[in-house]
Amino acid sequence: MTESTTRHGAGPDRGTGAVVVVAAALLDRGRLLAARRSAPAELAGRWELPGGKVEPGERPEDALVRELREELGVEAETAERIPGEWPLKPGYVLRVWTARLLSGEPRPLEDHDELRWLARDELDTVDWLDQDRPAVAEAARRLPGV
Ligand code: 523
Repeated sequence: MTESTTRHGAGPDRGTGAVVVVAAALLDRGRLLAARRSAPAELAGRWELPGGKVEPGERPEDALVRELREELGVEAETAERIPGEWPLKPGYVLRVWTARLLSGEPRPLEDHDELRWLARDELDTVDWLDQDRPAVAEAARRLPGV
């Protein structure tokens, strides 16, 4: 463990040293928000749950609220952690929360070039990043049924 993780306790996860990437299953009016990445080249065009890296000293839930504000221009609140943790590139792990919109309509301000609100029976109409699929499946269970 580095000195900085000892002092701040966030950024790299205390237990594993991995950088935590947080993402939101943003649920509104019975639909889930999907965001199409515009970068980097190897991920561009694939769809994800919006989010980003937790900064040193930041609570994961606060990081997620910040990322949704920066990337989508909305105010949101986290609701429930979706159980589990999914490996990304080496040294990075993904954790996901459901979230609710408090104000604003999401716009692709940063990192995305398209957004779509998907109902439960539309979730497989976009090409999700592989690592996001388990959390998307879990979030689907919170949407009105088919
Ligand atoms: N993922 C990922 N799924 C997912 C997110 C939000 C991120 O697989 N739902 C991956 C993509 C990147 C890494 O996590 O490899 C970091 O995500 P990124 O680039 O969205 O994080 P930022 O916005 O914090 O990154 P910077 O633009 O570099 O600050």
